[in-house]
Amino acid sequence: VYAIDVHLNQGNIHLEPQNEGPMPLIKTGRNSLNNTLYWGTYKPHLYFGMKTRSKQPVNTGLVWSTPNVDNLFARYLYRTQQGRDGVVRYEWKRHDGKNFGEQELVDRPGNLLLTTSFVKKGHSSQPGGGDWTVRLSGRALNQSLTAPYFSMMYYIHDESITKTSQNSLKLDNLPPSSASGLEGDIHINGEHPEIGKYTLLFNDVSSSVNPDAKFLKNQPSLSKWHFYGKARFDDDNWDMVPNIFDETTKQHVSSYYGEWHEFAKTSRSVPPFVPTLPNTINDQSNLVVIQRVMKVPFEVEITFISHNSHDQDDQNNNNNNNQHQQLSSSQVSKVAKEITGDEFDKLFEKYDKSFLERFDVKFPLPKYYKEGYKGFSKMVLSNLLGGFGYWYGRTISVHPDQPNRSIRLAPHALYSASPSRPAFPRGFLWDEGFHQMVVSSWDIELTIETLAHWFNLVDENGWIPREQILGKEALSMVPPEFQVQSPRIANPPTLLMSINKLIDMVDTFKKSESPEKHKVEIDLISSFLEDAYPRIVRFYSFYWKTQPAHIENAFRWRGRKVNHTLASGLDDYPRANPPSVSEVHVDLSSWMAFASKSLAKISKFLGKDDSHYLKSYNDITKIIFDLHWDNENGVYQDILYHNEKNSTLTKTGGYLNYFPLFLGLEPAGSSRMQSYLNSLKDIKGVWGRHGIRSMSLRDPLYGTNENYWRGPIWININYLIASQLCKYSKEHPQTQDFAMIYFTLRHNLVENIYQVYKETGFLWEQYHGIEGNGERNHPFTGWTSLVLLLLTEQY
Ligand code: 6A9
Repeated sequence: VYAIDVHLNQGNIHLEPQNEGPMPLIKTGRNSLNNTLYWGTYKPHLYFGMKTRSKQPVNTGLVWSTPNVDNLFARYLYRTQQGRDGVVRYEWKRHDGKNFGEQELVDRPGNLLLTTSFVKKGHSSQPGGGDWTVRLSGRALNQSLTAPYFSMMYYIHDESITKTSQNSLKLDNLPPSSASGLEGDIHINGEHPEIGKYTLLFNDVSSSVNPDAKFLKNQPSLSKWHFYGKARFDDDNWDMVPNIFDETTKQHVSSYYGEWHEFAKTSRSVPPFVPTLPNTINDQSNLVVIQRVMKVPFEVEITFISHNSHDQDDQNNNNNNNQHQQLSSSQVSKVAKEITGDEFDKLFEKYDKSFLERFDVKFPLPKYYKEGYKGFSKMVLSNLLGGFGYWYGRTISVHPDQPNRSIRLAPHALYSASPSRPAFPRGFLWDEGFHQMVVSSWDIELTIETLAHWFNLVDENGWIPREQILGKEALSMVPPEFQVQSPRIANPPTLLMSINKLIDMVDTFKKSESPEKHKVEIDLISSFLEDAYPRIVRFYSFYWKTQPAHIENAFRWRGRKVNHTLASGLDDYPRANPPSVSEVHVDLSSWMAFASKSLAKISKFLGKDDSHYLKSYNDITKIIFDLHWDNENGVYQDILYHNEKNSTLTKTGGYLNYFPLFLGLEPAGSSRMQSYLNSLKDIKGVWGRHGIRSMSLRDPLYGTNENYWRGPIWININYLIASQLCKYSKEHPQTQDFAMIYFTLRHNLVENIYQVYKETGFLWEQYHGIEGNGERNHPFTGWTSLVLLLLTEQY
């Protein structure tokens, strides 16, 4: 198999970089987005954290346990999972991608309903991203069970502090003897090259949330703050959190076991000992954790103040180089009041109001949907936006000439959405094109910022690694066999879909009553495309260079294995067996026809020559129509092309058959269309009650092997089918099948995804081909969020 792979991968690929002209980086951070987006929930795999978009970020995040209801204090929660830790539900109720968010988590064994909300302030105008406050509030899930204590640990880890740097994190007003903890407000001060001086502030909570007297009798220090500061510069330990617990807390916890045993001898109740941090801080600390044990109902606020955002005294000081701004501790407390308590509420309400108003404009639900759908829709958008991350690091790549060696590429930054917070919290190339279809309906600034980052990943050959595993933290979540990307392996060019959509938006703006109202958007899109064009062209040329088939104007995925074509995105969907260099893949050829049409559209939009791309479109589609059509089944197939007189179809029943349809290549009035549509609505074929399934029930391989793309319903593909049928139905109202299939398919998808959400609380990676139940990873708010565009019929 390996020999075949190597052979197949080599094919007739030439990877010497060709001199195709300069390819400057695309500008990121247009419209002050570097400020607006500086802080965010950019580690989607965490239950909650705030991090900066920097090479050496400031990270802050939550770790909690519920010691009095959880035996042995063993659960420290911070990393999203899929139920194994007892957090049976978690979702963003609101998240606008820029200003604020509110997330709800259900920790069932902890009997805790936890809400994590945040607001940002002053961020659009401030380099360094202004200020923010996080509010954590909790109550008992079930009032009749033991009310939980919430042992909150909130950390700050500043990666700009290195072994040689002078600065470190400092706790303000540290009394000489703090062994039993601290009282009042807590201030942690630091300094970061992009922010200047800053303070992370914990608001005093003692009046409301301390454990009760009985509890405090055993452990009086629980009514105080506990802390732990550490200098941790070991590059290999990217994940500070287990680190804290492994090295310190666990030792500390074990020191309780003696007392625990003593206690257990005399009492039958759960031992009321809570492990607390050791109240020590290192001079060189780049990591500080603050702990507080609170009884429900509690509310605690943690505020980040960027000193530069606040002019100390004064107007006459405005030529002051902001790097030197420093507030006194009482000034910090004062400005913190402007973003905590009632002021937090006011700010939250303001953002929430504009979120809701904007939502109704951007995603207007048809009237016949009941209230539940509205909440559902907002949840969908919020979780897509709450799944954005920011990564920095080097892709591990196969050495271009020595397939057995790997190299690390130059470091890159990526700002992107991600498919699934617990399972795939990183960027995936073809997923992102789908994500941005939804995001662009919400906020084109976010889409342009994301696309700018993705196209900046394009290398000399036009290659973008399919999976973006940037930085040690991301790498640690991927098994070694999946870590290495190959410069010969492609993935569908869906990013072009979202670019087409931006161009369509400009057309709509220009045709609207008052185009001048949209000047900012039109300019933004135009200048971005102007900038991105050389990289888009290079990206397109990559497929021509590296994925040609044995026949001109046709294509073959590289990197095939017997049962896998990961490049195609349809991983285990069956192909020719054994793999062969004679294959011509109908999905890739269809993507390339689509890409050619897209390049023509972009070129035309920018006033450049599009004829070359239009010709390619015609050449590629001609081959698809002539050689890939399976007359017996009325669908398209892969082929094995031996020579002009001899090519054979590789027959399967499933998604592969429909690429020319759902990429809009098949002319609506073609002689093939009727049999094509008949096959699509065959209830023993791919047509299921809950969506189009990836393989036909008639195919002997249905449901076999991994059954990943061999039966289940995938929402990205269903979105493509629905959107194309909708377009066809408008252009050809006389063909009733278009409208009928569109209408029914859309209904089936929306109802099922909604019902499964009601039942399980999640969007899922895929849905069962017959029963419709959610399957595999969840929450999966990547391309399954396309349900929002189905609901609002935006194609
Ligand atoms: C495995 C396992 C903790 C598979 O949504 C991302 C991709 C899609 O692009 C692709 O079409 N998913 C689909 O077939 C998930 C891919 C995950 C691969 C990495 C590492 C780590 O488990």
